[in-house]
Amino acid sequence: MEINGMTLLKTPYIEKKPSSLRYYQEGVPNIDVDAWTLNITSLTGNSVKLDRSALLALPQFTHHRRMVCVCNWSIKRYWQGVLLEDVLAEARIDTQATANTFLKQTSVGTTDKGVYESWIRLDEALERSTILAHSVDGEPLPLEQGYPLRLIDFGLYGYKNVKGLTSIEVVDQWQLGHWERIAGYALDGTVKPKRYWAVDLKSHQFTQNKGEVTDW
Ligand SMILES: Nc1nc2c(c(=O)[nH]1)N[C@H]1C(S)=C(S)[C@@H](COP(=O)(O)O)O[C@H]1N2
Ligand SMILES: [Mo]
Repeated sequence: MEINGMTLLKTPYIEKKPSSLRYYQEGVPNIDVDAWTLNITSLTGNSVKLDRSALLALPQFTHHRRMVCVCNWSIKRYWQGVLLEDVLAEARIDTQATANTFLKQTSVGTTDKGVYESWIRLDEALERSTILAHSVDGEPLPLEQGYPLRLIDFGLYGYKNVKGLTSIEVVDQWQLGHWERIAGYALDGTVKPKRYWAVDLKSHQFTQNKGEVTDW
């Protein structure tokens, strides 16, 4: 399949990827995509809702980038979606962020376990071309992988990036997200230089630099 001039291949060894269900702490939500919207709130509290068709009307990008989990595995896939910057601009939100501007992400959640939340630095997320992905490897995201939308800042570990997203909010304070609260994971969540298992390469790889892994 060809998208945006890029030939999409199925991620190699995808069947060896750790189960996504283990990475959906609040339980996989039941989503009616026709009723679903992304709620976007500015620092001053103004809210705009975008539905799926409004998101699909924005410029679409396919990024072949590597996601890394703090549990030492990673996977490089073809993520398709829209830029965080374009989504904020569409909601008429100022994209001039500082070191004290954060983005709170909230999942749809489930009635028994609640929501999964994460706070990331907005300035760095924008610099790193953070995306809101609706598809992977040319197919809509499976429910357990974040349908209908997930945010991915590839410079950060998976736990900072919320699947089954329902709201993003510009805020002026960090708060502890799910894993920071229960397991003491770092608040900023930057990918660390070390050895990771690359599912798609079926090998261990070492990365020398912190942040997004771009060398393998
Ligand atoms: N809503 C929600 N998003 C989440 C999580 C979660 O439990 N709930 N887990 C995070 C973690 S720890 C990782 S590694 C990735 C896993 O993404 P995957 O299911 O595509 O492997 O999702 C992240 N986003
Ligand atoms: Mo993770």
